[in-house]
Amino acid sequence: MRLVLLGPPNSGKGTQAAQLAEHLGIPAISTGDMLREAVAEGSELGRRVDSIMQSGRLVDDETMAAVVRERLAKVDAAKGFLLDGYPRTLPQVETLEGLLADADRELDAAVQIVVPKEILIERALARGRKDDSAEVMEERLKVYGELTAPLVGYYGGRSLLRTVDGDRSIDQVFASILEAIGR
Ligand code: B4P
Repeated sequence: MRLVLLGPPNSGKGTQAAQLAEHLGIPAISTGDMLREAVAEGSELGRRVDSIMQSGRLVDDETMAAVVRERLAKVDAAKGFLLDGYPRTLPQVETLEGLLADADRELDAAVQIVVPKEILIERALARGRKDDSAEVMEERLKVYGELTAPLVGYYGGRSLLRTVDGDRSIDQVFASILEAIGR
């Protein structure tokens, strides 16, 4: 299975990705986690993206293309994958389409997790990661609305979109996603 998880910051993509990956036996590929690891390691990539992530903006599409190309080329992704947090812009959609076409593969579904804005902000304040302050969350939500929300229309137009209500317990959201993808 090849899946994409779509949703605003703090909608629970990472939370669901971990459970889904285990259930489906495919790797969860979180670009947010990969970038945070690079920051923690102090690598060249990490030094470049640290302040961008802390400001709530997106890392540039070219950098992300390199990160995802390298990750999808790993052997564990051959049997399928779950992308958590990629693509986040229309150019990133194009990159992913290109990578899939090169491997003669297609996406099975794009799962959108919907959560009201006030709940997203509540979750951010409760979690308290560096980029979870009220101010940075405003910026992340603005960026989501401008750059990522258009992907919903794109995947909807290709009949790949499955939408689930993310404002419920983690187990309920998980069950809805499995139902939405027919598992
Ligand atoms: P991400 O790491 O993708 O972060 P996120 O969108 O905030 O998190 P997610 O939706 O996964 O929420 P989570 O499960 O953790 O991105 C961080 C940054 O990295 C971006 O701002 C950007 O700068 C950069 N980046 C990443 N990918 C990029 C790309 N493709 N292009 C450019 N830049 C990129 O859950 C959040 C909280 O809610 C947790 O505390 C969790 O316990 C709680 N929660 C989850 N489900 C819940 C539920 N059902 N009920 C109650 N609480 C719940």
